[in-house]
Amino acid sequence: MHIWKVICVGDLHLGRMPGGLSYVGNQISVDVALTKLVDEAIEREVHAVCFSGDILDRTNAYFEAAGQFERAVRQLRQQGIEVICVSGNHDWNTLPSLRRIFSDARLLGGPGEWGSFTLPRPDESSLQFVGYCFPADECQTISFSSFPQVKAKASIGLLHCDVGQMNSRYGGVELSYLTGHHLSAWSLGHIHKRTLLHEDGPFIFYSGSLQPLHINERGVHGAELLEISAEGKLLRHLQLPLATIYFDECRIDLSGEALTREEVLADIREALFTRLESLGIDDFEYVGIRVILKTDEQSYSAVESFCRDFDYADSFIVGRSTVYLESLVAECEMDVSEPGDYERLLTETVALLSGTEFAEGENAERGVTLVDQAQELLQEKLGQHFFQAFSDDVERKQDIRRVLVEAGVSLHARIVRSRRGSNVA
Ligand SMILES: [Mn+2]
Repeated sequence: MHIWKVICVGDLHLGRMPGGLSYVGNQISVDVALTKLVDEAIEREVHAVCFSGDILDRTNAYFEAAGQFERAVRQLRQQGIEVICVSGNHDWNTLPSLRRIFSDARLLGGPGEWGSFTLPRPDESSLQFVGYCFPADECQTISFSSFPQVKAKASIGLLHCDVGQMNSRYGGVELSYLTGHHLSAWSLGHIHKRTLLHEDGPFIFYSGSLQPLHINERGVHGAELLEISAEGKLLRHLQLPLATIYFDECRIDLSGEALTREEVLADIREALFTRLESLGIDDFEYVGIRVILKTDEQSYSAVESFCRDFDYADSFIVGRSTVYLESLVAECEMDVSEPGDYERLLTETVALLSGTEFAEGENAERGVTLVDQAQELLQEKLGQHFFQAFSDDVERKQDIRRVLVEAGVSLHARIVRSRRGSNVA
């Protein structure tokens, strides 16, 4: 029985470096993960490698990125492996212009249009790819008007889109629209977190970013291997952990302790060992970690200056992994468990700033206005290209909320301290 083997790749963003680790060398670049992907595809003797858009990051598309992609395509094609692509919102205009690459690789459709390519077999059990190229930087919904006829039993759809988000600016599409087209699988791009949306009927999934690009892209990243029967049934799918870096977060409780710099460092090292041991992620050469030092109002200032003065070029070796600190954050312990606490915190901060003791009347109102302004500003920022890759992730939204609260807590603690004339640090 013939089995089709295909590797599906989500967002690459070639040309972008994982954020927060600019001091680390090229060993964590997307290109390194792409090289591993090529080796894996050749070793597993797959029939095709599919890319679901945002292959090139918009910031660097014509420079390093295009050359790196071209090299990967050439290596795959030399082994007879098909390379099938669609563009995303980052490379909708740059990808189609790489004519040299697409004399050998396949770009399905054109901006805003569907296209199709069929890998034939002598016994007629062919594999058909259908895909849509993103039409612009932004696009509200995906149009299915030019959707091709699917003749093969085995078929894979490639689409850069935002499933279930009909208000999205990045190709909103209902899941039912995808399940309604009877394909074997849909390999989607845009969401950087690996997400399996539909297991039976068509297998619909985001394989996520090949190499995580931000501290919020935690966990194992890579590509998805699909095995599809000649009858078009998905026999197996498997995540290939091809990323060379693993992002994680680690919290250390330092509250109630007066520690020296050396003691804090020892605590961090100890916590990293415990954390990585519990994760069991031996496969990863590099780990990028955000360490959050929980503290209280007494030691906040000392811990905060420790974080500020920390030399990030220091890395830790933990087991077989080299651990880089993405950031070191001091978090002041305050009780903000109830929704009312956030309001109290903000109105108090406003009151303190304006030299008033009590957050009542006008000051309470100003607190609310501040929250609205912050929200507006964030929404505007999230609409900008630089942030778009992360703006759709639910976890990201929670992160923004956390960052806002942390900033508020930190500001509050500083103001309280400065008013007391304390200089703990
Ligand atoms: Mn995208």
